Amino acid sequence: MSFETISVIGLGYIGLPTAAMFASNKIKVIGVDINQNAVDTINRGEIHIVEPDLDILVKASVNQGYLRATTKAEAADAFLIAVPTPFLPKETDSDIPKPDLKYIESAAESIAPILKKGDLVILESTSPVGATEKLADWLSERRADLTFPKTHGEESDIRIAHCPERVLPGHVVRELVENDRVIGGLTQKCSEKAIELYKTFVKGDCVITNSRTAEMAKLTENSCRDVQIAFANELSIICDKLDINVWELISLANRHPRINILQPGPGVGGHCIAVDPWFIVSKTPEQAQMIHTARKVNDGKPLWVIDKVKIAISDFLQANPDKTAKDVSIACYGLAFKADIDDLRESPALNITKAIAKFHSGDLLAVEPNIKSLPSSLVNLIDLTSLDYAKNNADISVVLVKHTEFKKIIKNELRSYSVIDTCGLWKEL
Ligand code: SAJ
Repeated sequence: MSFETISVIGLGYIGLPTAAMFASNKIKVIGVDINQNAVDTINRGEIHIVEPDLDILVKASVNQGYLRATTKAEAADAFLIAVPTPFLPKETDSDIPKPDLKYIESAAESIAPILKKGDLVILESTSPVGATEKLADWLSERRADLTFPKTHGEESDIRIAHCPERVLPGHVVRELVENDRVIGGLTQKCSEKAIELYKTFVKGDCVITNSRTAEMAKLTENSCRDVQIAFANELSIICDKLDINVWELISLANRHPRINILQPGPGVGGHCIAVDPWFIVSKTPEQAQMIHTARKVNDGKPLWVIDKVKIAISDFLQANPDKTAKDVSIACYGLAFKADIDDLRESPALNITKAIAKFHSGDLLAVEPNIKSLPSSLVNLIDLTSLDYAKNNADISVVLVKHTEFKKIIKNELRSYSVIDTCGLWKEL
């Protein structure tokens, strides 16, 4: 085995499960993260993120001595970089967010001094086209004593590849093993070495391409989903105008053998689908017309939902002239960015709830069965409440996430004057 020690840089939603996967296959793994709290948690055999079955893997790997976390990179035979690729702060009022590669650059900075001949460096982070070549440049600028693929091709000392992660939050442990992998080496030998590494645990096919195509493949997958969801979201707005039930419409259209429309919702959230298309749009703004429009449609959907809530409040007040807005109680069902997870980051449901909190003077009840308490930034803004309390007390119910717990509610059980069902819980909108 040419990989005795593997280092994973970035121990988040992708890095930690990947590190645990190698470690549970009895390879020594050094996990590196700038977050001391994450490092300490992992070294206790615990996890700082929520992902089914990951706790068992990490606990066993740490207890058996195969996984160790640290804040400073150490020598290894392979380095996997799984750090965030956020947006740069906007400089102008241009509406196109641009990717910020600073975390990839600092990963390069941290591993450059300890690289040795024969090492493999893999970029797993979702990245704009050209990022892997940039990473290679950052490494070679810092290590003139080593050779790199750009100048030495197949003879290079260091092998570099882009192998994007493609796992679905909530199913990461299974998908890491089962999914096919796109392997974008800077040379054929880089790809072969990366495959040798992944074959430690990947049962899916490892398909070779170049780094730019691998980068674009990942962006394409998430942009494709974004465009398809935008189509569903646009349909929901059109159907609302035409008094047609969009859920019935989609299920009828989907009976066609070649049609498979996705589901409308309150908007698109998470750290991938709503982000990655911008990496394409910012690189090729003239060409990426449809991808750009889809982003705008999906980003506009929460605003449409907020307008619906305002209309519902004014309808309620018209029907109850003795009441004022202060007397109106609104319940938001779901805060997470999608069904059956606890992740509130980049969540349209949460953003809609926060926006309602800003303009609404009456009670705002939030039901989120997947979390025990609200993040501190929200405690004074929103009341986290039980499903039963919301069912019995809200005048207006806004369904924002199709959590399993909510599917059990029968619409007639609600005491609400009106219901805004953004995700088809009751197949009405
Ligand atoms: N959504 C809809 N309607 C749908 C499907 C999803 O409104 O019909 C919304 C969800 O509610 C959520 C958002 O889209 O707000 C994204 O959810 P998702 O389940 O589509 O995707 P993610 O962000 O959890 O994970 C995606 C996956 N990519 C694809 O399915 C192409 C996953 O495989 C990637 O690894 C992940 O992005 C990533 O890390 O890039």
